[in-house]
Amino acid sequence: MFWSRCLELFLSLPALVIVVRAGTVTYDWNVTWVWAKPDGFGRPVIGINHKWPCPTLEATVGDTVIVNFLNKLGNQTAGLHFHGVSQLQTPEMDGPSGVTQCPVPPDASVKYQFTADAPGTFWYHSHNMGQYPDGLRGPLIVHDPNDPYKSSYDEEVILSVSDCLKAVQSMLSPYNTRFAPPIPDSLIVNEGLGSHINVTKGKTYRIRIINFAAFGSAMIHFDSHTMNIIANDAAYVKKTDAYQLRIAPAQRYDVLIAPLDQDSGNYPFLISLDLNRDWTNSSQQLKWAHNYTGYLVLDSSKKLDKKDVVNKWQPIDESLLEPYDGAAAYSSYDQLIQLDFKFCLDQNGYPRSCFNNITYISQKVPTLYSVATTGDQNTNPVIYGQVNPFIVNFNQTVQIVVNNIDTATHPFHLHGHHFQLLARPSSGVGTWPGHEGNYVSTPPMRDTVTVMPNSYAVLRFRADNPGVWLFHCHIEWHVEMGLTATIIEAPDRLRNLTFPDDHIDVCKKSNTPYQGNAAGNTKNVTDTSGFVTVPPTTYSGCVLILSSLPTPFPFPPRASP
Ligand SMILES: *[C@@H]1O[C@H](CO)[C@@H](O)[C@H](O)[C@H]1NC(C)=O
Ligand SMILES: *[C@@H]1O[C@H](CO)[C@@H](O)[C@H](O)[C@H]1NC(C)=O
Ligand SMILES: *[C@@H]1O[C@H](CO)[C@@H](O)[C@H](O)[C@H]1NC(C)=O
Ligand SMILES: *[C@@H]1O[C@H](CO)[C@@H](O)[C@H](O)[C@H]1NC(C)=O
Ligand SMILES: *[C@@H]1O[C@H](CO)[C@@H](O)[C@H](O)[C@H]1NC(C)=O
Ligand SMILES: *[C@@H]1O[C@H](CO)[C@@H](O)[C@H](O)[C@H]1NC(C)=O
Ligand SMILES: *[C@@H]1O[C@H](CO)[C@@H](O)[C@H](O)[C@H]1NC(C)=O
Ligand SMILES: *[C@@H]1O[C@H](CO)[C@@H](O)[C@H](O)[C@H]1NC(C)=O
Ligand SMILES: *[C@@H]1O[C@H](CO)[C@@H](O)[C@H](O)[C@H]1NC(C)=O
Ligand SMILES: [Cu+2]
Repeated sequence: MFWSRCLELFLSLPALVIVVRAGTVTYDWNVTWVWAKPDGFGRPVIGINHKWPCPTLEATVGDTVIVNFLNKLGNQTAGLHFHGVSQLQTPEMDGPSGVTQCPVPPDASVKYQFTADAPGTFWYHSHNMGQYPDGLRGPLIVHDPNDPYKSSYDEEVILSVSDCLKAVQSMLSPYNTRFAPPIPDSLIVNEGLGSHINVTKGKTYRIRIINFAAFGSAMIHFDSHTMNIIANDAAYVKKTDAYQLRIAPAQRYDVLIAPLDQDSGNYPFLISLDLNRDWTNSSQQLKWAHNYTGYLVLDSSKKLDKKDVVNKWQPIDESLLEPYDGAAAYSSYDQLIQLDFKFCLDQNGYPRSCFNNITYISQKVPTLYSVATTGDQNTNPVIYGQVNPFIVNFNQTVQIVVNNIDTATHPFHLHGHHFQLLARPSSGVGTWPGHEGNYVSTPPMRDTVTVMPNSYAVLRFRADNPGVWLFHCHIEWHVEMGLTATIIEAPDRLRNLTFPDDHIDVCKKSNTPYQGNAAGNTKNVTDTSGFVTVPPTTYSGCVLILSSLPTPFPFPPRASP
């Protein structure tokens, strides 16, 4: 059967990797519209080489990865970001439009080339407009010959979760005074191919769980089985048992599962879509409207009829995982970046997301291009416009404090680094007290953290990667609403940075300036005339757009600011 053949391909065969020469993997990817039915409802999605789901990008640690990316969409710009990849020494390959490159117009191409310098479970996705919810996303697996858990498992499978939704424009409306996000219509697993995992008694499986969602988190539980977590966000952790796991948009967990051999039944597992409400708060009486049941299939001749029932979702606390190598927390920091997140309104009454009362507005010149072309002035945040720029010096230890002054959870992601997660207290504790607390001594390293409602997180990283790295909520609608800050790391070391010709050509083709300050002023870079100061009021991602808010409205109301 067609779907099960696809499923088999998706789950067990290595994707087609063209090995050009030892140490280089090359992918020729034409980005195209494809008709698909991710949740049974047919729609155009963005695929690769006329296929959707998008393929798995695979490499081995140390490999050079080349993606020859050609935009064949015809009617939209495109781009690709490699989520979690450090891009050390290749900051121009990170991929977000308006940040490290110009959007790639139809019929234009760019070559992405970078080193897969760390092993683990990553993913790639468009970082251009709100485009990845339309389908342009896939797993990125970097295999590790020195995997410390190698002897602990026999086979590996990918389990991706996502949501699917059809109403985005409604969010950017002055009538949306409650900052209502578009609510997903469905939960999709392995891009709609389903996920019955064929297993054999006596074997152990490494399941690479990835959340591709635009909005929803996922709660996961395997009937009668414990998940042994071995990695979070492509960083090994000390093996930790979990009965339930919560995975926020953009996060990854690698877990080991050894199917029980007590009887010959097939074991169900349950995934519930979490709309980022406070699951720890029992007075909220949450309903779980979108469930998915998959199976560990030990015997395919037996029925798949058991249901996995969870009485209460109580997932493991992600802040309590420990790094595999036991690395200690940085003992202090050189620079503090405090980001108070709240919903806010812009000058025209449109709902936005703000850090420190300022919403991110994409500028004309990609920020990294401004860094590379403004000489000594590139350490002056004024030249970058309203991108919430923060300049950090080379090798400083940076502490980011995010205060989540909202009633929902939000997953915050940092490009270019794994950060140490020093603290991520429970909901309702309020904002960071303004002084250091008792942080964990061996914090987990990751690239995306769930920050609890009315609470905060404390993160640290070493600024050893010159470049321009976004820090943003990974709920795609909140990115569209401006929930982004820009870390401009060691700009003094990027004054001679050059860009490949094809990247510059992409700017030329779309008449996008690529030199000077945010507005492309090159003579006087502190001249802010031409900066973009009004955020866009239309939204161009997600192909099916409705004009009204979803009803019923299943989200706790927010007060207007
Ligand atoms: C699982 O096994 C069944 C029966 O052998 C087969 O039809 C199906 O394609 C397999 N599925 C996967 C995902 O390998
Ligand atoms: C991509 O499109 C170009 C131009 O249409 C074509 O020459 C090339 O063969 C395509 N590549 C793949 C991998 O389909
Ligand atoms: C682009 O084309 C796709 C596929 O035909 C269509 O669904 C989509 O609405 C178009 N988008 C724009 C912005 O025109
Ligand atoms: C989804 O699963 C949860 C946990 O078992 C359960 O509470 C909820 O009722 C289920 N929802 C539906 C629509 O079946
Ligand atoms: C944001 O605005 C509020 C209300 O006007 C004010 O109290 C607060 O100090 C501002 N915060 C920052 C970081 O500017
Ligand atoms: C960065 O700072 C650390 C700690 O101060 C120091 O040990 C290291 O040598 C520095 N690295 C470089 C490249 O300057
Ligand atoms: C739990 O939810 C209730 C009802 O929404 C709210 O009043 C209360 O403040 C919440 N508790 C915490 C600790 O956030
Ligand atoms: C940039 O290049 C010039 C000329 O080669 C050199 O003198 C200078 O040190 C370089 N600057 C940086 C920051 O690498
Ligand atoms: C550059 O522009 C700024 C802001 O408009 C202005 O204050 C400054 O005088 C200008 N500098 C020069 C050299 O023209
Ligand atoms: Cu958010």
